[in-house]
Amino acid sequence: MTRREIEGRVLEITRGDITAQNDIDVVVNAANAQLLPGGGVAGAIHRAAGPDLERECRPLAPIRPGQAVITGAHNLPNDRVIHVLGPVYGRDKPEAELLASCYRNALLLADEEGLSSIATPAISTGAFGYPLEDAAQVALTMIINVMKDMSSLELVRFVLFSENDRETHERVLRKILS
Ligand code: AR6
Repeated sequence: MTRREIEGRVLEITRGDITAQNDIDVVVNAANAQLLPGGGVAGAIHRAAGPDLERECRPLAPIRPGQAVITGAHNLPNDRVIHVLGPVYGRDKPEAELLASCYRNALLLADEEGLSSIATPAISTGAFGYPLEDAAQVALTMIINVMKDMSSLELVRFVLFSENDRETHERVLRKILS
C-alpha cells in the first residue's frame, strides 16, 4: 500500500478486494447498464451485499457510460455503493472522456453525500477491455484533478486486484506527479 498527500487529501494505491474495504464509507461498483450482478467487480459486490442491493438498483437502471448512481451497501462493510458504467473499449466513444467522467462523477457524488472515504476498482479494465496503463493514466489524472474540489472526502483508495495492476498504477502515478 502506498499513501500520498495531494491537495491536503490522501490518495492510496493498494492491492486487494473491493468487497473487503472495511474502513471505507463508500465503494465504487464497475457496473453494467442494467445494474445487475454480472461478473467481476459487479458480481463480487452483489454477492457480498445480498439480493436487496439488486432490488434497490432496479428502479435506477439503465445508466449511461460515465454516469454514477448511489445506493445503500446492504451486507457490505460500507455505508454506500456508487455504481458507475465504464465505457466498453472500442465501442463507447470518446472512451477516455467517458472513463474520466466515471471517476469524476463518483467522487463528486460521494462528496455531495458528505462521505469521507471512497474506494474504487480499475473501472473498464476487466470485461470492458480498456488497456490497463491507459486507464490508469486517465483515472489518476482525473482523481488528482477532483481532489482540489473535494470538501467532505478526505481519502480516495484505488484497489487493484493483482500485484501487476498495482505496480502499473503506482508507476503511472509517479510519472503524473513528477
Ligand atoms: N476487487 C477489486 N478489483 C476487482 C475485483 C474485486 N473483487 N474483481 C475484479 N477486479 P470488471 P469492467 C478487477 O470486469 O471492465 C461485469 O460483468 C479486474 O481485474 O469487473 O468495468 C459487469 O457486469 C479489473 O481490473 O469491470 C459489466 O458487464 C477491474 O476490476 C462488466 O463486467 C474491472 O473489471 C464491467 O466491466
